[in-house]
Amino acid sequence: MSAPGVVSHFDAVVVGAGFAGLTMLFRLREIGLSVRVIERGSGVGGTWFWNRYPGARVDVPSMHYSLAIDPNLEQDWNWPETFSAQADLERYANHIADRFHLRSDIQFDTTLIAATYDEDRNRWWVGTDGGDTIECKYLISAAGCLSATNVPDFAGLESFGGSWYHTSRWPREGVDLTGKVVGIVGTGSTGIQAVPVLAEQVKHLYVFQRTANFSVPSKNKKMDPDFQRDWKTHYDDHRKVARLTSSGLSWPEPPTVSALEVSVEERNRVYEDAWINSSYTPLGLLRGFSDIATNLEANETCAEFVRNKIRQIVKDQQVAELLCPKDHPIGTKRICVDDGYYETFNRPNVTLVDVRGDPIAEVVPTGLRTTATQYDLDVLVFATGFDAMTGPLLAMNIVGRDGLTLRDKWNAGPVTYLGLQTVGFPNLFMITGPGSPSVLANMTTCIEQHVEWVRDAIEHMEHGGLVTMEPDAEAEDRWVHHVNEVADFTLFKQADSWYLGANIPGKPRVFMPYVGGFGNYRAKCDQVVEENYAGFSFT
Ligand code: N01
Repeated sequence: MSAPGVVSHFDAVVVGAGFAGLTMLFRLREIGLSVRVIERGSGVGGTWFWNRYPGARVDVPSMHYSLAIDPNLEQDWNWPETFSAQADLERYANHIADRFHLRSDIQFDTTLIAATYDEDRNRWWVGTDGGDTIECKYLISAAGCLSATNVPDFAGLESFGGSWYHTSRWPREGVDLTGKVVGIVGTGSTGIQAVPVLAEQVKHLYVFQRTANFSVPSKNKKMDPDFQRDWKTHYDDHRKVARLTSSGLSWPEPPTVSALEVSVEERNRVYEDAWINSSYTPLGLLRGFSDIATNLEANETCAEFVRNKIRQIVKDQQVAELLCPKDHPIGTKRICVDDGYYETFNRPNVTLVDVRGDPIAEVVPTGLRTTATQYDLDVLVFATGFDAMTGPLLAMNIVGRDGLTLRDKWNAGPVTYLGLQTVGFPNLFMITGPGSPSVLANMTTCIEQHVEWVRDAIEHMEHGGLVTMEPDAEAEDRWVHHVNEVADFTLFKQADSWYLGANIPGKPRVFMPYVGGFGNYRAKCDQVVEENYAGFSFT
């Protein structure tokens, strides 16, 4: 590693050493590039390095949530549980880094703070918070979709006399909450995972809920060794299927029958089956029929099924009603996956506080005050999410051709071609960028497809003696139009979700991921290559 202030030169700089960054490094080494990975954390794992809050766990079954980079890796690695916990996912990332000797190319504890394109030299200049400057031909963001932490701007936070934590910056050494009165703000996927675990540790837990969310039980359990062995025998087949499906999972596509075409009994039988068997994948509930994502009436049948489950589980019916989501169609916010979330509200040491009806006014030295009540707290936990998808990219202060900043270009929302590149920023690639399926499909499948596509594009350039690659404005416009058109066909825009940037005050309301299905998207990317990189220009 170079000393601070020294200029170093690499073919490629990759930002982030999570699953995407590790895979990108692995693949770029295959084609002989010199690579420097810049990682803000002190270890590998990305999402699974940072999100170590109690209860953190993936919502995709473990056997699907693994990388295909090496056939021996997938045979050697054993997942202890059907839905892997953060510690096992971090261990997996570390194993990959060690097994393939990746650490020597990763610069830890370093944040990329600026990246400027030098048109005279056709190179990127990358600046870090350590004072390093790196010159590279290719700049690849593997910074993740959910890595820019959102801490709400609560008045008085600095006056709080207790401790406060954001779930995605949970201390590595853990937090002893025994005997403490704890408040948690936020009931998205993170809050819903953390609440049952926190409730077991603390003296009293106040759950500050602004919007109720739909959640299904994960039914997480110990991995059945026979199941794992069988899956490994057919790993290739599973991966072939996953590369073609809309979900990026090795899983059958939804049936073509509408939820409104069958009897109430049949409909509820399908939902009940998905609820009980959610250990296969919790998303099953949304895929029992063809039109849950597109028809409000069909969607409502599924939503009401979950609400009735909540009413059955939660004993206090006033609390149950507060926990029943009524402001958005099911699935239009990321459906949550839990281990005993609703049951937790039957505990005597847990109180649900409706901060929609009685909003948070301020943090005070002794706790948190809503307009009507003051809650005395020892610890405050913010499970308040992320500046999703664009946040990590904009934080890099990227300046492209003609001094154009990415922030200015995306002023009204992100515009990309295929979520891979954006006009005006030659040789800048995004892994799972806005405009690609990313968060709407299995992340590992999405990451690998992007990484391999980018590796092939770079190899194409290196073999052809090409200097720059950039989308055509027309191709970009067409893709942005298509991304919107497909989203308009669904119910997704009816929810104030982070998919739309609605969770960040002032963020443009634009639907960011591509909802047309991973399989279709992959076919489109392959077609572009077959047509000699149609829609891209090279110099
Ligand atoms: O964040 P979120 P998350 N006052 O934005 C509330 C992935 N993930 O970290 O809905 C009061 O969904 C906010 O309320 P509202 C997964 O893709 C995966 O939970 O804006 N409340 C909401 O309740 C997920 O979707 C896994 O009204 C405020 C919550 O904070 C994504 O990460 C696990 C507030 C934020 O929910 C993000 O999930 C965890 C305020 N000022 C996460 N500001 C798995 O794999 C925000 N909130 C299982």
